Amino acid sequence: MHQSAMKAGIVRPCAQALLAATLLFGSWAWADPEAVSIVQDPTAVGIPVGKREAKTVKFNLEVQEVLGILDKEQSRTYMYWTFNGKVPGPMLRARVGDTIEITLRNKSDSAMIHNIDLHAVWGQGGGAALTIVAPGEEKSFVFKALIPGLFVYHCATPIIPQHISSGMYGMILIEPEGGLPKVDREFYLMQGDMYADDVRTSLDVGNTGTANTVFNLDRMLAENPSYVVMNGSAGALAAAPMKAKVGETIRVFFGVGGPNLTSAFHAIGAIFDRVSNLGSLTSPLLTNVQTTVVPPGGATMVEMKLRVPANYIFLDHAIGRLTKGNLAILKVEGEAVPDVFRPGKLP
Ligand SMILES: [Cu+2]
Repeated sequence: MHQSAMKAGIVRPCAQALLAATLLFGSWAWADPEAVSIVQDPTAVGIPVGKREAKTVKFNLEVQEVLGILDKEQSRTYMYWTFNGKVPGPMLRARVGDTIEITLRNKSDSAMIHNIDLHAVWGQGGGAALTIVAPGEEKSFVFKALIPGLFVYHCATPIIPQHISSGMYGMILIEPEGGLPKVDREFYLMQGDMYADDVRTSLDVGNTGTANTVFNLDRMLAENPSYVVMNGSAGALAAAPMKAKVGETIRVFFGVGGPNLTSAFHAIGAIFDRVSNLGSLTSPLLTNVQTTVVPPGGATMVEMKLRVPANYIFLDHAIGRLTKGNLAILKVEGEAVPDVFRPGKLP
């Protein structure tokens, strides 16, 4: 995101010094060695429910505040607030009719209070009021999954957009009776907008003394993110692409944590065969869609058969955001299919 980020005007003088040092000493020379990857594995999609009866299901989530890699190329780090150490948090999977117990624990070394609001819940705050946990605390609540769908969950502790932007979102899939149709591979992607600026003084908002970027409230209020990420980190899923093979049918669970930006979700070089619009699993499917709209706190489920080998790029087609780190690559290998796509001219 290097040059693109510079063009976007988000590299400040201290970052340029950092960049110079990176060039001299190799990438990562200035990175805090404590910083970890917070990128959620895009193949971590949970276990499909299949044809089982409704039952009781328990999910345990732990809030972890971790110094994470925001932009590896730029050696930028950020103090993420996460569910289970990754962004997005774990994909939770159950079926309609299940009785679900959610337990939220806040690690004792956390600095902040947190909670969880799941959009799959019918009830006050989606569980937020029942799960307010100070550092070291643990709370639970129970809900019945009345409605199937692909739902976002997030922290709802003030300042809510700061908690969301800092990584506190994920998805819960409530499958219909009988489960979803079988596909060859499933992937889990979420987009978020981040308002991280380089630390200038020790008094910067939220500066813990370790991360080299901090949340900027004015930037968030102006809805002008410095980064738009897939699975938490700029360009991470381009550096480590998802993989599939020609002929396979894939399903992508895509959600937007936000807090602010609506995504024009698109796959470069492909067309979605089926779209579960807005994450609804009970409405007629849209078919043959180029770009689909996913609002903050919303989701979609897209399926497609992979016709030809290519590096397909999933992104927000508000394409200025590509320069802010917003892309994920699906590397599809297999024999060329010249009848569908080939170089050159017709005879
Ligand atoms: Cu929180």
